[in-house]
Amino acid sequence: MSETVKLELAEVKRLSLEILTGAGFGARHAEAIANMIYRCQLDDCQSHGLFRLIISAQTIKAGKADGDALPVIAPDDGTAVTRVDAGKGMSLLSVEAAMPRLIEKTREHGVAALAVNRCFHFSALWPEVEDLAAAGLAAMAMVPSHAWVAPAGGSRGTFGTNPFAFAWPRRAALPLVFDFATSAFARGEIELYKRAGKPLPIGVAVDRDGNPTTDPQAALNGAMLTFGGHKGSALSLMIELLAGPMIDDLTSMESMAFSEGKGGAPYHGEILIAFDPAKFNGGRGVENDERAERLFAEILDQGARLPSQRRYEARARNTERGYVEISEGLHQELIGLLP
Ligand code: NDP
Ligand code: PYC
Repeated sequence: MSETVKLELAEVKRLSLEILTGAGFGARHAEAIANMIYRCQLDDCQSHGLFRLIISAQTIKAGKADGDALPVIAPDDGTAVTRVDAGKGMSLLSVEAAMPRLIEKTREHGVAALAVNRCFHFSALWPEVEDLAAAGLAAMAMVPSHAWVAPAGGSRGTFGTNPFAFAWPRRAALPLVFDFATSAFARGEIELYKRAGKPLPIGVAVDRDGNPTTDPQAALNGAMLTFGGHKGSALSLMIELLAGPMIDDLTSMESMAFSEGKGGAPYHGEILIAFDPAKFNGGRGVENDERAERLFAEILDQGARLPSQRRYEARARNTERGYVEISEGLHQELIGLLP
């Protein structure tokens, strides 16, 4: 077990802002990225918390991202679709800027979508769908990434790690949320295994020659695998299509080609889709919500847990004690990124 360091919550924010502004992000992007990193670290999402400051800094260094780009929301065309052009900035400021329009459009139409175009993207999706659920909406979010993942039956990186997130609003509890890569492991998770010197489980990746591997570096050099064989592969393909060609943006293969091996976060689009239950539930919101709660109770009654339960427990624990824990190695690396 590697040594860990305790970081006070205010220090998580301060360290993030200092590294991000030092790397070249303008104040608004730095704030949006630091907020996302804070939320992930508070929930003990190690693969997409403070660890992601490294790739954020690399993204500016690679020379293709604009650390000051301001989101441009397309004029309202009266439909349920909102588009926002990130202008080669990180995605988060654009999502933040367009979220009020997405909520308003969802309440108006019952279903609405937000397409974010031309963004660099490094982050977890759950905070975005959790925010939509906090506004009383059910929501989904999807993004491609880089072509690291082989389709079922194939051996070459074609799909991204393509996360899919879903949130369901609850009256008397925090929203039910899940958010997972459609690859067996997120790339960030493999990177953490490599740093910790731990072997991967079998079924996560194949090496350059297409042989199963448990070596994280061989996995990073070879091809990752989808979860659930052909089922995860089909979901990953769907995400490529909905968050790529459908919204006039890049697939994971195209994003990888765009990066020219220079490193940093993938560059592509993102789609969020939101539903207003009040427009679907026939005026029986309370009864239908109770039915959803009975489903959750049945899951818990069997000793199983709900997705997001671990995160919410971590959030409560870390908020109460006022600090988070990260590995000593990561802490040293972050100190090295300070200007
Ligand atoms: P995990 O495997 O850690 O978790 C997947 C989901 O399943 C979580 O919602 C988790 O809830 C839930 N879960 C886990 N175990 C159980 C269980 N036993 N019972 C019920 N639910 C469970 O996710 P990944 O490693 O695949 O992804 C981590 C993050 O990486 C995601 O937030 C994702 O958005 C991000 N990512 C981002 C990418 C990008 O391109 N931007 C690409 C790939 C991943 P809980 O959180 O409570 O444990
Ligand atoms: O962990 O797979 C990943 C990932 C890709 C882009 C951001 N995170």
